Amino acid sequence: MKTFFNHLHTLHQGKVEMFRGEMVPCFEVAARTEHVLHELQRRQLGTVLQPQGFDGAVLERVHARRYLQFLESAWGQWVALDPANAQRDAFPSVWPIRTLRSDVAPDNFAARMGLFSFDTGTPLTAGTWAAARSGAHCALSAARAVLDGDQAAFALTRPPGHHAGKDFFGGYCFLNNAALAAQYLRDHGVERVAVLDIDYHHGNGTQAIFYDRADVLVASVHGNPSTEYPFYSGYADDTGVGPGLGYNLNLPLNRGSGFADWLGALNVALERIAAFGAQALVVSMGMDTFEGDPISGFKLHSDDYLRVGERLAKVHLPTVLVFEGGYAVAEVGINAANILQGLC
Ligand code: SP5
Ligand code: ZN
Repeated sequence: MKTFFNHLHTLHQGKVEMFRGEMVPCFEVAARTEHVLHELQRRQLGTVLQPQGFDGAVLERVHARRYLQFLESAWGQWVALDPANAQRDAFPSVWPIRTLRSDVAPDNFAARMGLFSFDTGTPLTAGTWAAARSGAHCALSAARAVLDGDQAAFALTRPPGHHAGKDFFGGYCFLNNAALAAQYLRDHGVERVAVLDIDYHHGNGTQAIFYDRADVLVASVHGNPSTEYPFYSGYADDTGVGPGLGYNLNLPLNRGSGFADWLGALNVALERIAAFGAQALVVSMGMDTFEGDPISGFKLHSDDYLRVGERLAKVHLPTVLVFEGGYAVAEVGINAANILQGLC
């Protein structure tokens, strides 16, 4: 299996994120993808490639132009406020919540940060745009490989993507790599695409991007948002809207759930994907369902990920896998490689 590795991922290295009123070291660190890469190479699980280049317009198939322009220029604006900002990650501090206007884009930088984001956990750094864009190209390259006949391809990238919406960042995510891959498949002749999201956290960005559409089914197994991030999305009654009604399936599980319950939910998701008649599958491959994950609450063991890969193989669909969360840094390589090995 081809792995498209984001060789620019180290350009994005947040220092801190806000947690309970304190700035704490980031969980989403560069070592995560390095561990996965190392484990794939150790097991000789396929070829590691750099992403192809893509025209800028391909990002606009999912993201708003004004949001992309903001991301590209944000670091320069942040440092222009104060040269000392070059040493600090940029964070939002004010948001256009209900009754405030989100249709205008103020000139003020802090106001724009808030307009285009939804949490204080997602530092924007000097290299964020370059890293995120290269990561999107990894996902698009994996989609291209599948269109060209590969049974599966893996985008090994960070920052992750599934919390990013059409015009907002959050949850460590800036560009929605899985959504870009799914849209790319649609734009190149695949009529029905399914996105399966198995990250611990609900992929609110992916859900929102495809919420009113019947051509891309989004199915997700994740922590119950009543207690788990991102809290405001991922409920069982988020089922889609307009023509998309019935084409969004959320399978929330309570914190503390183990593999038996999780696999039961995965089977429900895959049955829905089969009934939909998907012609290709995009997997948001979060590894934060692991029992040792420092910010999550499921109890999957390393061996369980072999079974996950074997189950995905039985779907018999061309599959693009996109790396998402997973913060147990020492084990994330083993766990991710187990899925790919099970799939092969
Ligand atoms: C892609 C992805 O997995 N994003 C997850 C974003 C989660 N952000 C909120 C993190 C809350 C941190 N809680 C720390 C608990 C420490 N005991
Ligand atoms: Zn996650």
